[in-house]
Amino acid sequence: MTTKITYSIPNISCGHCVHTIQSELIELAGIKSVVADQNTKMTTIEYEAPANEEKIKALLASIDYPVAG
Ligand SMILES: [Cu+2]
Repeated sequence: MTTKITYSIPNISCGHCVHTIQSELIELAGIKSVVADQNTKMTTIEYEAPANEEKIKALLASIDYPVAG
């Protein structure tokens, strides 16, 4: 089962941020796709087990792109 989720990540400010988020997240087991947008600061992720929201949010926080809220 694939889950699709969209997060607001306020620290996204340029194409480098987009690249960093996409390249780091795709390395996490279970991540199927990552699309980050520097204009909306939204990132849409498709994932399945063993990935989960807790792991995704922890990874994003560890690279200084914490999820809003
Ligand atoms: Cu940037």
